[in-house]
Amino acid sequence: MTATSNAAHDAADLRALMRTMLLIRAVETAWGDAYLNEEITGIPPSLSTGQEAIAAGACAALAHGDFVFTTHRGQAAQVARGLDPKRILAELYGRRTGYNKGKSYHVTDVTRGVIGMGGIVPAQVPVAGGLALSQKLRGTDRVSLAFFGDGASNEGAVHETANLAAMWSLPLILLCENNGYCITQRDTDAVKAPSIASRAAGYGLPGVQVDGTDPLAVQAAVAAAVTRARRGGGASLIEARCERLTGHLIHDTQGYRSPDELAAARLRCPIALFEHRLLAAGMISAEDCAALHAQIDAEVADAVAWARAQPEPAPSEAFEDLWA
Ligand SMILES: Cc1ncc(C[n+]2csc(CCOP(=O)(O)OP(=O)(O)O)c2C)c(N)n1
Ligand SMILES: [Mg+2]
Repeated sequence: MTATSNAAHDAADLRALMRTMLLIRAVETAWGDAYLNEEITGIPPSLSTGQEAIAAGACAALAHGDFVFTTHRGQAAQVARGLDPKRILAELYGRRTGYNKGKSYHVTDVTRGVIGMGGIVPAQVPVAGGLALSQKLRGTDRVSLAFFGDGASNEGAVHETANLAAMWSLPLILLCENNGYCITQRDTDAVKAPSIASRAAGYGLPGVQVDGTDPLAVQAAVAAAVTRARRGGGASLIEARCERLTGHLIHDTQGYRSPDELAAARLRCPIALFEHRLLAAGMISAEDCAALHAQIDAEVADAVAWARAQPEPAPSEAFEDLWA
């Protein structure tokens, strides 16, 4: 796996990555709390706790015009792409001023290249391939990045997209968030290959495995793939290994994992690791760090209050914005 140093990054960049990860955690915690308090209903939240470094690092390597395709665990990428936490939370609260007018928690904002997500694993991957093809045919240098999971990596749609992306040299980044589980199934019980990244050779693509708890490692791998894609060098596969620190959905207490396994996983919390690293390197002070935490907590508390106060969509709006 790729290791990275802090040396090439200035303090502002490192602080920005830290801020993004904290904001993802805080927004998702607020969402989880709202669900557990029965303020919101529907499908239980699927949180990215433990996976924040992947969205933060990947989105830091993209430019404004690029596209990201998210999964059912997609709030992290929305935050990392700079969407407004107020409107993300309004959507999660089912409010009219949410990004999807309160009608789907699969948040979409085309103005920021967040093409949204759906419940079908991994339906976003071939669509990302299609958008990459359209950008290539239009002659732009815009890159599409598709997030997907280790479970999704076994689906035919991923293999087909990877093969076509290689054949047609598409500006596509296939970013597998390997959190070790597909609901309750361990990745090692589902993937015979030595790694998901190693499958890239079979497609004729470059493939790299990175430490998905390290935002700098993810950023570096995605930046290399972006550079290759913009130069016409085609698609890449990146496998970012991380831990899923909450269950598949919020009420899943992960009884199928041993206490030792869970304790080891908790030691790989990307936020704690990065914070420790920046403090140890003198890139951030303890006071600055505490101030950042307080700032994020206040921002998300405000966003929750705003979301709660927003109106719900009217029943008459249910059939607006449908495309079939
Ligand atoms: C086509 C399809 N099959 C099964 C499911 C049920 N399902 C929802 S999430 C999920 C797990 C996917 O695992 P992974 O790709 O590793 O992503 P993670 O949940 O770990 O982020 C499954 C099987 C689905 N939504 N769509
Ligand atoms: Mg998984």
